[in-house]
Formats: sequence, structure tokens, C-alpha cells
Amino acid sequence: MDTPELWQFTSSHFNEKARWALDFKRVPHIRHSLIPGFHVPVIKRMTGKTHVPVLKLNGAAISDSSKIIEALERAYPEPALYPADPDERRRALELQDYFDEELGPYIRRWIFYVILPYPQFVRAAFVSHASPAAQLAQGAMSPLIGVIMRRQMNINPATAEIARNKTLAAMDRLEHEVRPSGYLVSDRFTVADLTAAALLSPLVRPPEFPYKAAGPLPEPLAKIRDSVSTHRAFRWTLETYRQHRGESAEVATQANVSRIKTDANRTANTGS
Ligand SMILES: N[C@@H](CCC(=O)N[C@@H](CS)C(=O)NCC(=O)O)C(=O)O
Repeated sequence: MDTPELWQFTSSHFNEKARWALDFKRVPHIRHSLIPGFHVPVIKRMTGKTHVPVLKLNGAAISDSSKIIEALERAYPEPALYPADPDERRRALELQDYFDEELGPYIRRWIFYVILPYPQFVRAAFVSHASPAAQLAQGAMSPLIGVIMRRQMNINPATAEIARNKTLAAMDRLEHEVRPSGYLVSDRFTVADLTAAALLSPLVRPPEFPYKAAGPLPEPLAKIRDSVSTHRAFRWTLETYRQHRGESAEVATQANVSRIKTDANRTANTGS
């Protein structure tokens, strides 16, 4: 079996879902971190679409984080992310769908609305793993990229307000769905917990998220984060990351070995 390969954006919550599943199952894999915008021809060639994550597994290119997890569950059943009991499995998959549809796109729109006026922060989040030449090219295009992203993701004050409300509603639903066990389904970590925590990570910013922000958060984002920091869903996300995010199963290639070392040092230096 070839080593699975993940094409991803580093600071992306849907990509974090796929990465976390690979790491949780201890599947050694290669990561290709792409720059938003520059990813289009690469991914289109592989899938005919443009979105990441994409996982190459046993010769097939699989796009969509939930389909990736489904394929991983088949290829690497243990440790399981799907509950064995059919009713619990149905509930876990329903919750995954709910957070994929009702939280993922909205939290992204809200956070981008807040951070797009800080292009240096956005660049550091998405591009710091690229080659110097690619970073330079991205830097030159960054004003244009802000305009394109606003248009593509339909980001404006009115849609951002809706996105904020949808995010808070999903956090409230999470609070009500968490069982006395601390998990969303039964008494163990499942795909439902992984999905909810990964998709809340851009707001909660757990220290175990594998790619560190290069500098301090832009002030408006720090304020929003503070304002929700006592919400049960926020604290649950921190705790879920702390207990279950675990170690990376990424394998080093010639191209990414120095980056993996830098990440490890950064993690050690921040003590997280
Ligand atoms: N439902 C998809 C959503 C993936 C998605 O929205 N990916 C975004 C990054 S978070 C993306 O690739 N955007 C760029 C594009 O679509 O070209 C999944 O779960 O994987």
C-alpha cells in the first residue's frame, strides 16, 4: 500500500478534520500544504473540483473531509471513529453532517470577515509553510486575494452577522448535545466530537492545533474569542483537543523535513 498523501491548507478547519482523523488512526501520511489561490490547478487536475482537503488513498483521490474519514474508517478500522452500535453510528454521522453544514461554512465566513483587514496575519496563517518564492508571489497578490475571497465566500457585513449567529447557535446546540460522559455520542470519542472540535478551532484556537499562528491575534478576533471563552462549547473544544488531538503521523519527505522540524521547535518553544 502506498503512503497516503493529503493535499491541504494548513489553517483550515475542514482540512484539520481530515488531518486529525489520519493522526488519530496513526496512519503515516505525506502532507502537501498548498497556498489558497495557487491550489486551483493542482486540485482540479486531481478531482475536477477545487476544494481541499484531498486524500490520495490506494490510487483514489478523495475530496471532502467526511468522505475522507469514511474511507479511512474502511481502510484503517482501528481505532474507530464510527461507533459500532447502529443507532449511535447514525447519531454520530448526523451530528457530523450538522456541524459540516451548519457550522463549518459560517464560522469560516465570520472569522474571515474579521481577519481579512489584517493581510499579514492571513498570509502568515496560510503561507508560512510555502517556499520563499511562493510567499513572495502570494504577498504581491494579497490585496487582490482579499477582494476575490470576499466575493467567492460572499463576505460582507450582513452575511457576517448571519454567520456569527449561526456559529453561536451551533455552539449552543453542542452544549445541549454533550452527554454526561463529556462526549457527543455514548461514552467515547467519535467522528462527531472530532468534527465539532475541528470546526470550532478557528475561534477557540486550541494550543494543540498543529500549525501555530506566527504572531498575536488581530485585536477584533482576540476580543471575539474572549467574549465566547466561558461558553461550554468553547471549554469543551479546548478539553477535547487536549485529550484527543495527539501526535502528528505525518512522515517527512525531502520537501517538508525542515518545516516539520520548525513546527516541532515552535511547539516546544510555546510550551503547547
Ligand atoms: N465540505 C468540504 C468543504 C471543503 C472546503 O470548503 N474547503 C475549503 C477550505 S476550508 C477550500 O478548499 N476552499 C477553496 C476552494 O474551494 O477552491 C469538506 O468537508 O471537505
